[in-house]
Amino acid sequence: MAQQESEAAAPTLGVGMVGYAFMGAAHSQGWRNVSRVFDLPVRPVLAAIAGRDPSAVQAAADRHGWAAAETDWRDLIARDDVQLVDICTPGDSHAEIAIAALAAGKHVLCEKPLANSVTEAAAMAAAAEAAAARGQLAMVGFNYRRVPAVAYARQLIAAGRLGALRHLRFTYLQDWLVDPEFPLTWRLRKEHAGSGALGDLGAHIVDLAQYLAGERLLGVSALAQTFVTERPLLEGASAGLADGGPGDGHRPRGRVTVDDAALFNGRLPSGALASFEATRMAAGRKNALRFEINGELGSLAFDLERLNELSFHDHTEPASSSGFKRILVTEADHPYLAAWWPPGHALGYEHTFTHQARDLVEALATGAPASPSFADGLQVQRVLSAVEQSAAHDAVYTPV
Ligand code: SOE
Repeated sequence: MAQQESEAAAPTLGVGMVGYAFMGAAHSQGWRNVSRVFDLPVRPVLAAIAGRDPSAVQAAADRHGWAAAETDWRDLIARDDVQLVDICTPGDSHAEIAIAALAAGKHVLCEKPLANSVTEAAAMAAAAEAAAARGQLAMVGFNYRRVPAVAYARQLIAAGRLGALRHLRFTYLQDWLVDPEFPLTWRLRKEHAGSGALGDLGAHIVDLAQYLAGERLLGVSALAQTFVTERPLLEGASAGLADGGPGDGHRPRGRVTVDDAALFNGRLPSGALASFEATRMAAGRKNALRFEINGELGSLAFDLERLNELSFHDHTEPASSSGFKRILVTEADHPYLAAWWPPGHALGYEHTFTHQARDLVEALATGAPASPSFADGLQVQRVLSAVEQSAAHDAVYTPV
């Protein structure tokens, strides 16, 4: 952290971001707003952003409020005014950038999934562990932990309100790949994305299930499917989800090399059973990350498309009057919310990135370990890899 005199008196943290598409825009918003909403011991400053295309990265810098633009991430890492590197690129570059940034003495925030393989993720976790001994922090961007209703669900479970957990049921459903003419963006190519719905969406729900339960999956059994195996090749670079526009049916096609959907089950050390479904082919579902957790004393249910609400059933109440009740998670004593608006004035998707920036800065200032750490990201990567191995065997028993 640079001890600089500023109008806000707090010391500053120079942030450098690599990547400026969807996630870059979302993270930029978090960094820009965080010290305006939360009282922080350290004030993040948007020092520089990096991307390969000079005019596009300059436009992103201007739009999102970054003081400078670089066309090589190595130059970004080398800057004296950058103390933290935020990696918002496709998964194939995470390991190289993160390891270089940690070696250069920078703190790192890296988008999920941590990497495209267990080998890469393990190298990143080892670099993070060595860097932690030098006082550096490395965090993975599992932003849905920072939805107030999700953080509140964690508090309820940790306080024992559900008792022993029995079932964890997680789905993450989107529909932006239903159209077979949707182009072959980087998210559909294994060499760039590592996997499909599994790494993109499954990584979030694996992390959330383990975070909420406070324990890690012992093993999984899985099925995966690619429904549309060829898609129109992109014209030009791919940035957002739909860049390149739909094909016209005549564009040359390329092979989709990742899953469209993944389905898996697992067991937790406590004996609880967990089920997961990740797909980008669920027509009508835009961003439906949903969970229901059933315990011996009660249940919780959540839907990201209604993210200010948490449903809670307290099974210790008389059966005649018990049932799921809808808690509007907008009270000042709910996680993160004291800093925001009066009760009932709801938050959205973007605020998870402000909360992520806040938690990271707090950890830096207090010396608390990063959470989720690169070690946590590695463990999620191991689960994703186990899912892929199980799905490759397609071990489905035929009814006889
Ligand atoms: C696209 O499926 C995507 O942007 C994911 O990559 C994000 O991680 C998720 O939060 C929203 O959907």
